[in-house]
Amino acid sequence: MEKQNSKTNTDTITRRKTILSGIQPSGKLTIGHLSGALDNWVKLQDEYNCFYMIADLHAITVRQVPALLRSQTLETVAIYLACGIDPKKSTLFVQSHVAEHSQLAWVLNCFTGMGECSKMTQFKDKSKTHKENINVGLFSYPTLMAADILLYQADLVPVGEDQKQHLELSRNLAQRFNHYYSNTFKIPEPYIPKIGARIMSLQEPTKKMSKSDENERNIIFIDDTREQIINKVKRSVTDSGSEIKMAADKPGISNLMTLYNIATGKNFTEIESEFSGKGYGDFKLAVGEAVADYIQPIREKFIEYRNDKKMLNDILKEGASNAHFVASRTLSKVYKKIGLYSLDK
Ligand code: AQP
Repeated sequence: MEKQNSKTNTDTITRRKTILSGIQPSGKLTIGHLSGALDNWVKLQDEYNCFYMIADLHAITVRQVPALLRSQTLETVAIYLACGIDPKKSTLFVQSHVAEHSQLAWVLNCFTGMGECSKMTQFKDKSKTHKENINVGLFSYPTLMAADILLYQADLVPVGEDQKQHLELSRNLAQRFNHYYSNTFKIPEPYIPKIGARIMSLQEPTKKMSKSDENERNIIFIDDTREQIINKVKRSVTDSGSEIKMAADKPGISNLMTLYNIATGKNFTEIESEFSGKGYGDFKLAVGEAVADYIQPIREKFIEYRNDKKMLNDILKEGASNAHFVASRTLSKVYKKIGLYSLDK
């Protein structure tokens, strides 16, 4: 058996519940990733045994520029660290560095019905937006996600609305496998974060802010400068009327209020009274400045970490080794149960 290092000692594995989550390095991360994922991940580190991956194998279901994918992978690690992910507390790794993800995904593919994957909303949506490349990987994305989760015997998986269907499939596959053979996988539960707003596009506030959006004016990137942030917020789409309030028919203003809430911690009632009687212009300037202040320390750390390739590589090596230690135990159980011949025995 391989040497187990300090991070994944038996104590940690057995006593704490395990959480797995990841972000695809399919672009530069946005303030949406901060609010919807990373802020929560940081809080979870003290209570859970956390595995945070950079989901590069998922990213290639959509065509990526190789050099960009490589640099974005390293940038994503630097952002995880800049936001407060601590490699001493959590296992931080790149998905493709742990071969067991692809290996278990193949096994799970053989336990998944075509109908189960074809009904996935994300597959249907991405098939429409990437008509030129509707590949098998896009189709079987949920089985790779199931492998990610089941390899680490995750108790909990933080999921947004768009991933609930995929998690349900992971649960079904785990139950199916356990039923055919014997208890092998823990059945993962969804973890619904207490906080974590969904940030919408600045120009089209009815759709999610996405890192791969071609229009950069829709996005506040974590490495945007103060000037860029203030300008993007200034030019964001607002709604008819002049009131600053949270309302379904005011998606633009509601989105800016959410950003202001994230940046300042003020609640919506406080924000409404702060800007009562003021115009959109004043409000947008205040939002832009507050968001810039909020992002600045993260951006500074990001730039520092991004330039320290050796440190990033060292963290990723250790993360891959920790992740492999856990993942390989699950995979060998699976291989044994399904009857793959092992040279060790
Ligand atoms: N705008 C957002 N608001 C709140 N949370 C968000 N997340 C992403 N965008 C927002 C959260 O980030 C995690 C996973 O991100 P991902 O990059 O792996 O996948 P995604 O949700 O598909 O993000 P993008 O930016 O839209 O990626 P592309 O453009 O490549 O498809 C999840 O926890 C998600 O909720």
